[in-house]
Amino acid sequence: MSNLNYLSGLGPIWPPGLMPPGLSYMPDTQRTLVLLKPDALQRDLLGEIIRRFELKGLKIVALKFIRLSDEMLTEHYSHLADKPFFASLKQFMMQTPVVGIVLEGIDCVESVRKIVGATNPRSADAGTIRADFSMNVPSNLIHASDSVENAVTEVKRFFKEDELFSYEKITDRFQFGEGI
Ligand code: DAT
Ligand code: MG
Repeated sequence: MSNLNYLSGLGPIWPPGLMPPGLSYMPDTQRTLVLLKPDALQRDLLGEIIRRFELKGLKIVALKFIRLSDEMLTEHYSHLADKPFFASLKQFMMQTPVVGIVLEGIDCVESVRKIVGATNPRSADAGTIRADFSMNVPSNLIHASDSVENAVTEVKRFFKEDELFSYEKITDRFQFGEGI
């Protein structure tokens, strides 16, 4: 079970002794942060987007409504602080609560970015969430962490340790394990 160290900083995943028999996790299992933006809520797309992650086999380890503040958004979008659209982006993100989700899976950060698609929905690959359901920025439906390092920071930004859940599913051995 020493191969569980990859999630150090995010708390223990399996309480001692509760690891399913025969299950051996791949060392590159990760967690990532997703925010479903106000346009996803307004357009009744929350379920459709969550369903895509479920079908992929990513495990939802946290999920809640978040009322974003100007301060939280200034930190979250600090890489865009000098952009002319910074203020309107923050206003947009405060129009309704957002849905915060933490997903877990092998190479999860990159997988989720692929499923989400490019920032500009008109350039995003067909089949991605942004390409299939949106047309413009900032209303491109969803935020997803863009690197393993940022994912760790962003999960901590929006979720407390006791809001992250570890639980066993019978499908873990197929979706997380090295084989049957
Ligand atoms: P991403 O969300 O793909 O990680 P980002 O971090 O560069 O992209 O930008 C964050 C969000 O800011 C993006 O999802 C939508 C908004 N945004 C980006 N470029 C924009 C632009 N030119 N005009 C308006 N909003 C923009
Ligand atoms: Mg980004």
